[in-house]
Amino acid sequence: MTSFPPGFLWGSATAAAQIEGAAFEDGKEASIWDAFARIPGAILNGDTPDVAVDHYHRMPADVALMKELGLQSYRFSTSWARIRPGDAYTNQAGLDFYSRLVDELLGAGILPWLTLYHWDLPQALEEKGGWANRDTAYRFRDYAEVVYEALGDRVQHWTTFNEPFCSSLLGYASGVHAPGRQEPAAAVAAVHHQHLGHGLAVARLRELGAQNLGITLNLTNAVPRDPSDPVDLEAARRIDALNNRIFLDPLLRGEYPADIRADLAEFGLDTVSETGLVRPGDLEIIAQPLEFLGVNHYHDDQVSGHSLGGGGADDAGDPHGVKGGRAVSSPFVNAEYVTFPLRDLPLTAMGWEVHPAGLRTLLVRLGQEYPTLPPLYVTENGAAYDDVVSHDGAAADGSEGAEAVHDELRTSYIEQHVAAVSDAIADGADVRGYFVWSLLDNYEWAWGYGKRFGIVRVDYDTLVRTPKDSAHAYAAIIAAAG
Ligand code: PNW
Repeated sequence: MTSFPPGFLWGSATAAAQIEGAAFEDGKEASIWDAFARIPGAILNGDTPDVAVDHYHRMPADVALMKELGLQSYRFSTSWARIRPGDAYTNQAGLDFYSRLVDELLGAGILPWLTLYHWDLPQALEEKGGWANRDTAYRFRDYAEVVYEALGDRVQHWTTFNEPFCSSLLGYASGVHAPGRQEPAAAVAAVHHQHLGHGLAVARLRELGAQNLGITLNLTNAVPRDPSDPVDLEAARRIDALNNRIFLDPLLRGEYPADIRADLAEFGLDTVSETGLVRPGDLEIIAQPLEFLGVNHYHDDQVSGHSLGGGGADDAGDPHGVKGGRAVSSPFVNAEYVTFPLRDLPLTAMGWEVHPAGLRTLLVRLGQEYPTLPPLYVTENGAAYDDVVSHDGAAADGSEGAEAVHDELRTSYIEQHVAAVSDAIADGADVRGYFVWSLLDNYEWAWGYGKRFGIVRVDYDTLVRTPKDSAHAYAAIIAAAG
């Protein structure tokens, strides 16, 4: 039996670049994803986010759909390139879109949960060095202030960054994400500068009156393949370091852990100096109290320090070895040798293992390891599957019946993970909400439109939305919990 505390928040999540489209309308200029998508081979099938699911033009209908499903909260992101296109000026039309969205949500009784950065840096700032440039952190603070001034009267929950792991290490080390750079030093700098941007924005929004501030991290359990093998244990330490602790520790303890400083000393993480990467005062700025920590979790990683036998990373299904159908280098700076052998578990269409117990373990462990941990929200969890559309109940005139998607696997994934959250709460984890990823099928980054995470199907020819069985199942979970 699952049970949830009173007030537990149920929602669904999206991100601007994945759903909005209107990539060059009403004053929006290119983000790094608009630019990256134009590099041949960067994205599966050359898909671009130009149209995505056209949420920019269909927003009121999408909010009505959320209401129909009984969502209590909607987690979305604002596009920096829509609001501060070249960063030098504010685009009022861009702000107006989010203002209308927020009003529409509030009118439908849905709590807006706003993320300021879900990976779409203005390309103009990438051209000045992007996140490898310290100045970008200050530009982020200014952008955050502009958004807060426009929406802070109506939006209560503010998240600075979504998954800095991806926007630093996938963007600047493996190059599988925009801006597609493969420069380990830039990746480590990006990690630190995103932390700094987070801290600067938190301080500024706090001054302006914000009361619910947090950040969302994608966290995993790095499980050593053979816990009695020191080589596997060392590999697990390094993955835990780069996936989890390099983010958690500065935010929650005000320091980079000693082992990470040693691993990444050559990139300047080991010293604090006036001219270095980490400057005096940075860690104090970064480690401010937060009201919540968002946790995104999709899968654990079994980790080994030994090379995989057989056909290499691709054949072994390594979840980090292949993106958008192409092999890429590792995001794990100075731990590139680590391998991710699959266990004997079911896989989603991403090749990610389904193992709900991992989410329970993770949520419980965080509270045990971080005494200053704020309340947790699962801000993303969900699964991609190759959905099949059926035509149920053919009409009397012989025409095809209504479209339906019987996505039992996604429904089961969500139900099992919701149960894991309930178990974690029973074990003492302070989890206050759950957001399924994603409301709509959408632009899945390097996979383009090739992977579907939505509980609502989007027909990419007509852009018509059809709730899948998982949407109805999720609505039932919310109704039963409430
Ligand atoms: C998250 N990995 O990304 C993002 O926040 C979403 O925008 C995205 O659509 C969703 O998960 C599904 O992918 C991730 O390589 C991307 O481990 C990659 C990884 C994890 C999360």
